[in-house]
Amino acid sequence: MGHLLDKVRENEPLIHNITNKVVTNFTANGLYAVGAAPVMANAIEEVEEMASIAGAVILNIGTLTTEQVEAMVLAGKSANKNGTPVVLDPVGAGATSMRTKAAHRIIEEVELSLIRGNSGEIAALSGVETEVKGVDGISELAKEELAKQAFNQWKVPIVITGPEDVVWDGKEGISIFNGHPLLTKVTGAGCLLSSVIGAFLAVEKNVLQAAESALSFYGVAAERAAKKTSLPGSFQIEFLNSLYDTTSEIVEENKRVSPFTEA
Ligand code: ATP
Ligand code: TZP
Ligand code: MG
Ligand code: MG
Repeated sequence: MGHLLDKVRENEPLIHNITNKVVTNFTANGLYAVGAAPVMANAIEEVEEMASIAGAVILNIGTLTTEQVEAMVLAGKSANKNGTPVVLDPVGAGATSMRTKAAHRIIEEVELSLIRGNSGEIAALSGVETEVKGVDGISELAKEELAKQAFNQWKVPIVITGPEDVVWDGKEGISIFNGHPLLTKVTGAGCLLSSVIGAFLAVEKNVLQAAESALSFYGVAAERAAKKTSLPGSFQIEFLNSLYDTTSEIVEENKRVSPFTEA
């Protein structure tokens, strides 16, 4: 089997994003750079139709409105009818009760392929004591343990990101150690990542494989971009360039991943 990055670039899957106002443009440009085809569609009147032709649907609650929650549920259910993967990015869950409630409703009403958040967001969704500062979360529990706890509660594969990333599918887990601190200085680094994971899920139904490939690719691309600049503004541009010119061979040479299990 070829590398999933090559499969994304060959297939150019349509990725339907219902996302926040802060990161919309960056997410679209990032998906183009990776080789996918982004579309942003939010209206209640059209989301079911758009989701029905997409390769993956991304639900991101970063700048939520009441109407947007309805649209997300409709889009998610439409994707479910076609077996299309759906990713939830619970931005700022735990920071306000509206966000936590919306995330819970989506998890309950939509069959999700994966939830991707920072430690604070995943802890808040799972009822683990935590502190959330705006959209940036802090949680003390080890990511591996937190991912397992969240999976056990929701029965949905979990990705938790930060300096180290983890993915847990209920049976197997992988830690990914690539990435760069400059990613924390660019808004939307997490949101774009959720959409990129969606692009990989569009070409690979095995969630563990798709997430591992997307996360290692993304982290290696960031490391290469950081070799070109140490400034956040330039890094944003260099990162987009790197998402475009990082090859599957470069990812394989530079990825740092390690599996973990139930014990
Ligand atoms: P937060 O709001 O906590 O920043 P987020 O939604 O932006 O969360 P991150 O956890 O920042 O998501 O993850 C986005 C990307 O940034 C991931 O690829 C992750 O590996 C990377 N990343 C985050 N922090 C660091 C860090 N300190 N060092 C290296 N990579 C990092
Ligand atoms: N405020 C609401 S959504 C958003 C901010 C700053 C973007 C969050 O993006 P990310 O990818 O979680 O850093
Ligand atoms: Mg971040
Ligand atoms: Mg985020």
